[in-house]
Order: sequence, then structure tokens, then C-alpha cells
Amino acid sequence: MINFRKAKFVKSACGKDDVLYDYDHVLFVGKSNVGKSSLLNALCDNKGLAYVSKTPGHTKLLNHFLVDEQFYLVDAPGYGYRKLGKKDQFDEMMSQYFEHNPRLKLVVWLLDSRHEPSDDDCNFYEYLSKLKVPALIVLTKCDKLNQSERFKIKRTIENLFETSDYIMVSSLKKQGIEELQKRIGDTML
Ligand SMILES: Nc1nc2c(ncn2[C@@H]2O[C@H](COP(=O)(O)OP(=O)(O)O)[C@@H](O)[C@H]2O)c(=O)[nH]1
Ligand SMILES: [Mg+2]
Repeated sequence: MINFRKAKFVKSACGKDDVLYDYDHVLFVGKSNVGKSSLLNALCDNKGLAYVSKTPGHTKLLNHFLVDEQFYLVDAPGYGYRKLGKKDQFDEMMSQYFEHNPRLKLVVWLLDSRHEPSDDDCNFYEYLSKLKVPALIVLTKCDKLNQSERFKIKRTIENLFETSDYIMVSSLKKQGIEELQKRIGDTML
């Protein structure tokens, strides 16, 4: 059993040369504001672990959190946040990260359950499909949905991404958190 409460911040990396390879990686990725930091905090039952922001695009770094001395949870910068005319910072740093990381064991891909996946989400799906890394879809903020909205987003995800393997979570209401812990544990142990 992994003790997710035993999680500690270790390092912010700003490029592939700063990334730590002494433990395996579970990457958290999704567009800005999808709820990545909140989910990390809920998963580790530690509100102060990752910075929860009101302004999108806050995280520009790969933040390493060591869980139970076993693996890193890595909080990636959100994609889909571009300054006009500038290349998405995500593209450069993340393609380096993905393509040079033998320790990446699982990608936890977060999608906002309140919205249809965006073009950025779909582009990321294309990219992810080409990588040889297992991915787990997590639908965030499910506390905001009623029954029919839940049904609708599930159908959309199943159609777009051709899988019925996803977890619905609410960091706010602590729903789906144990299931996510179990899925990560099964992959990492
Ligand atoms: N209702 C609800 N709001 C959430 C949930 N998770 C995150 N949020 C809110 O969404 C916003 C972005 O969250 P954050 O974790 O910083 O997203 P990040 O940019 O992906 O790291 C914040 O205002 C959070 O309070 C959730 O499970 N339910
Ligand atoms: Mg964040």
C-alpha cells in the first residue's frame, strides 16, 4: 500500500535537464485550471502541497512531489494557455519531457467534466496516443454536474477517445479519490 499522505515537494524543474530520474514518474497533465493542483492535494490529503490558483497558467514548471519514497507525482504546466504570438510553453518543455523520460510510467490526463473537450484537449489526445505510456483519463469537478450532465460527458468522452476507462473525481467533495489512489497504486507497485 502506498501512503499518499507521505508526499513532499522535492523540486521544480524548468527543463528536461532539471528533471529528477531517481524514482518513477506519474505525470498529471491537462489544460490550465482543470483542477490538477487541487487533485494532487486531495490525493495526498494535504491542502498545502500544490498551489491552487485562481489565475490560469500559473504553473510553468514541472513540480516533483515524492510520494511515500516510492515515486514522483509530477505536476505539469497546463496546456492551452498561450500568450498571443508566443509558442505554447507547454509544447517545448513537455515534448522534451515526454520524449526523454524512461521513468515516466503513467500519465494521469485531466479533463474538465463541465465542458466538451477543447481543441487543445483533442490535440493532446493525438500526441498521447503516439506515446507508449499508459494513460488514465480523469474527469474533474464532477460535483458541478447533475445526473444528465454526467451521462452526457461520459458519452462524449467514450465517443471522442474510444475508451470507457476513466474516473470521475471531485477534489472538493473527495469523490473518486480512493479509486484514483488505487489505480495509481496498481500501476506503480
Ligand atoms: N467545484 C470544484 N472546483 C474545483 C475542483 N477542483 C478544482 N477546482 C477549482 O478550479 C480552479 C483551478 O484549480 P487548480 O487546482 O488550481 O487547477 P490547475 O490550474 O489545473 O492546477 C480553482 O478555483 C479550484 O478551486 C473540484 O473538484 N470542484
Ligand atoms: Mg496548478
